[in-house]
Amino acid sequence: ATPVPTSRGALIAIEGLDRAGKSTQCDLLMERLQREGKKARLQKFPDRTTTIGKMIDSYLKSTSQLDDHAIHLLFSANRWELAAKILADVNEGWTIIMDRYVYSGVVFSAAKGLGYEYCRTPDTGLPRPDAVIFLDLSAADAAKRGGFGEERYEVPKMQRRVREMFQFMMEDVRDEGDWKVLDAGKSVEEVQGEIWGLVEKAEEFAKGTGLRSIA
Ligand code: ADP
Ligand code: 2DT
Ligand code: MG
Repeated sequence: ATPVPTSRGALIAIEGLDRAGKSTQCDLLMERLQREGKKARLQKFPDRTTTIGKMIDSYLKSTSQLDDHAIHLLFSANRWELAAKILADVNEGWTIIMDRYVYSGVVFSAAKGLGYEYCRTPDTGLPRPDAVIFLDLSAADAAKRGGFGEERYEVPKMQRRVREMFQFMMEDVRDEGDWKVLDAGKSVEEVQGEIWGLVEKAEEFAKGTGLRSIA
């Protein structure tokens, strides 16, 4: 007998500045997807549980030092080591929500002075999300959400540069049409409602198309 084809799941990236509410929204989204009985899982980047992820974790906590290029490639390698599983799961019908992805990878390294095109190169060929949901928050609103944490990039100068690089990248990828920019200054519930609408659209889109690759 011919096997019944299962339609694939959606691959969705949640991006944005520190404290924009990415992790809060990812957790709420997972609860809702699971409540609705959907096959869904969360994939956080960096994934600090792998061997590469542990190197990234110690770099972010400043217990180790690495050349900017070396850490850039490790962040990308952390995505590549998980790419086959992401691809297989999506094709088996799982919707995967990613808390940060290649876009954070590019802007954080570019904010430190590495070339924008150089930063994009190692991620070329990775699974391309069906939708990138960018949580946009002003510096003033971010500041209201409490002080900085302890990690390496959580300092005002770096955050300003990252914000500029995200603006630049948003313009650069505008034509690709997969970035959805949301006002992350709204309430948690309002933002969640808007994200839910975008996720449903992405799942519809996913049914009719194969997963693409990052160009
Ligand atoms: P991120 O993962 O983007 O760094 P978090 O989800 O950890 O952000 O949220 C950062 C802080 O802001 C947390 O204290 C969280 O409770 C709070 N927060 C998240 N979303 C909102 C919102 N829409 N309005 C006000 N505070 C928020
Ligand atoms: P959180 O674990 O709090 O999200 O912070 N980063 C992330 C990079 O510099 N390059 C990357 O490729 C990725 C995915 C952003 C993780 C920190 O690591 C930065 C903040
Ligand atoms: Mg977070």
